[in-house]
Amino acid sequence: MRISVALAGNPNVGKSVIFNNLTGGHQHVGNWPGKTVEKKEGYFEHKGHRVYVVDLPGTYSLTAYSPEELIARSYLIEERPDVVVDIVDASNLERNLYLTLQLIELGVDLILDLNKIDLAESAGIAIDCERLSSILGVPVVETVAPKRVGMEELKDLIVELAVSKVARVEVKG
Ligand SMILES: Nc1nc2c(ncn2[C@@H]2O[C@H](COP(=O)(O)OP(=O)(O)OP(=O)(O)O)[C@@H](O)[C@H]2O)c(=O)[nH]1
Ligand SMILES: [Mg+2]
Repeated sequence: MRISVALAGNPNVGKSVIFNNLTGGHQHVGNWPGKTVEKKEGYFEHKGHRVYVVDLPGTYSLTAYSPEELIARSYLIEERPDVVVDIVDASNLERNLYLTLQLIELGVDLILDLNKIDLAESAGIAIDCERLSSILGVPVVETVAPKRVGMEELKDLIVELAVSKVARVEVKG
C-alpha cells in the first residue's frame, strides 16, 4: 500500500530530525509552489508499505496569517495525507497543544508524537500518555529524535493508522 504522511508541528520541535530519521537517503528538497519556503519530501519502506513523507513548515497555528501557516493548511486540506504526525515538544506541551487541537478540528487522521522526552524528563515533567491519548482520541508515541528513540514505534503507528483507515472506508462503502 502507498501511504502519505505529513509532519506538522510548531517551529523547532524536531520535525526535520524526525524527517531525516524516517527517510534517510530517500529525500528530495524543493520549494513550495510560488514560495521561497523549503519543501522536503521523502519516503521509507515499512512492513511492505511505501510511506511518502512531507515535512511541513513549522507553525503555531493554522489560521493562515503567515506563508508557513497557509502552506501547511492548504496542504492538509487539499492533499489530504492519509496520516498527519503532529510533533510536539514534550517539555513545552501546553503551548504545543494549541496546534494539536486545530489539527483535530480539521479532522485529519492524527498521531501525536511527544518528542524531546529527554528534556521533559530532565525538567521533571512526567506525561501520562495513555490518558492524553484517551482525552484527545489520538494515538500517542514518545520519541527522542536525535537518539532515534521511538522511531520504530512511530513507523508502526503510521502504518497501522493508514491500514485501519482503509478498512474503515471499505466498511462504510
Ligand atoms: N534534546 C533533544 N533535542 C532535540 C530532540 N529533537 C530535536 N532536537 C533538537 O531540536 C532542534 C530543532 O530540531 P529540528 O528538527 O530542526 O526542528 P524543526 O521542527 O524541523 O524546526 P523548524 O524546521 O525550524 O520548524 C535541533 O537542535 C535538534 O537537535 C529531542 O528529542 N531531544
Ligand atoms: Mg525543520
